[in-house]
Amino acid sequence: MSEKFSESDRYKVRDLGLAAQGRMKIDWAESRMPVLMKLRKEHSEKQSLKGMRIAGCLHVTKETAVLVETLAAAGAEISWSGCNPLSTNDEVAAALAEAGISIYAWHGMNTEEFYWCIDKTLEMKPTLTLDDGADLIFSVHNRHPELAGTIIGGTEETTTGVHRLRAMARDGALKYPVIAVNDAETKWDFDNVFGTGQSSLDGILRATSVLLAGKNFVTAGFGHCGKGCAMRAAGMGSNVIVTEVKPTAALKAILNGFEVMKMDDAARVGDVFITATGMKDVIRGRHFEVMKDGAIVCNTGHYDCEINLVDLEEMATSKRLIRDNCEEYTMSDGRRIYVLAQGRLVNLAAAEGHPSEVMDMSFANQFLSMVRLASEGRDLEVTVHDIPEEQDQRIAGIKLETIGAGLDVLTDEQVAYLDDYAAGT
Ligand code: 9W1
Repeated sequence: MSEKFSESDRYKVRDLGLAAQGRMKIDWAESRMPVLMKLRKEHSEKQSLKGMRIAGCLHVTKETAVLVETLAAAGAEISWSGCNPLSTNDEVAAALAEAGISIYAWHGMNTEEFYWCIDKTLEMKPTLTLDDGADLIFSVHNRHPELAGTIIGGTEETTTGVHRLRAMARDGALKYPVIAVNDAETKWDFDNVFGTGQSSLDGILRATSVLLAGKNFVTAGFGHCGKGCAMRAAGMGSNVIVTEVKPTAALKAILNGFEVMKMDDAARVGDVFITATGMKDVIRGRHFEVMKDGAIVCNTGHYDCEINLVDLEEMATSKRLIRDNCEEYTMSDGRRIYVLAQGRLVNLAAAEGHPSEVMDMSFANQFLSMVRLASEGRDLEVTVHDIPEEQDQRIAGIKLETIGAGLDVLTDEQVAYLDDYAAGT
């Protein structure tokens, strides 16, 4: 990779020449993110974030760009970096830099560069922080504690980040209030089921182009992500088999119309396997041993340890990359097993993550949390806060409106009936 960058005091990106391509991607995302666009219109009139300096550290994608430009339209000054070196889209980063946003992000940066970028975004002395993975909050607490005093509050996008911040709050180590965006119903419930479900199937199809109809599709794990994959595969005509360790989850899978069996048995009959468990070694040597010729194996769960590729490497006599993100392992008896994206998250590596329509609601939660912090953050207790129920309902309500779905409203009599204990049941 060439080490030439486009840079100034305000930004450092791969190549400003990519801006026009990036702008088209952002325009496309805008047309799929009606909730955020509606909030942009409302809050650019109100200038709800005027005087706020927001440092953000979150995947530099076309969807994130829509969030960034909505925050800017509401009057905030922004400085941004990417939270994952591999998720940064250089075209989008260039478009944001060209639009006057302060941004430090390029694809494939190393760890040292990652922290350099974070430190550059903190030079503005933010009043609000916006995180995906809490690296910004941790950087303030661990390396720049002097900045905490002027920070009103922050938000966190992910499960892992929220978990660590709650631990910090319990230990009394947290220095400013944080809103757990992840825990909003309009975030995790849609992200995991519909975002992961569709993008995982998308990744499988891009990497293989197999016909899913009539195939045995094995989903390991029936949590939200596994359920999303199972539902989408069933919709494509697959016969879905679920493997589980948790009785209630297994029962839900059965009552949703899926077959449940042990992985030892599923391994013998499966055509396509996807792991979505959060556990390691879900598919390992004993399973590869009995798989059919042509079996396809991939993961959308925990990084890259759900499929034990060390076992497969030991058993295989040869391997070759037969298509993008599709590796063919040949076993000593001639059977071929195909591993997608080297066992990493197939929805990110072989597809494009969650669709814009899903990110619309996650990022509407980010946006409204920033507005909430700007107006009442100074009065919030220094701990990890949930998204208010009204915000969830408001975001879902706007989404429904933009979809054009009619929503019934309870009559006064019906509302009274809810609380009526005199009438009996
Ligand atoms: N987030 N805009 C890869 C995404 C990596 C990624 C990651 C998303 C979005 C899960 C956030 C190669 C987008 C992101 C495109 C892409 C995530 C990790 C989004 C899905 C989560 C660790 N986590 N996400 N779009 N990479 O889709 O911001 O294509």
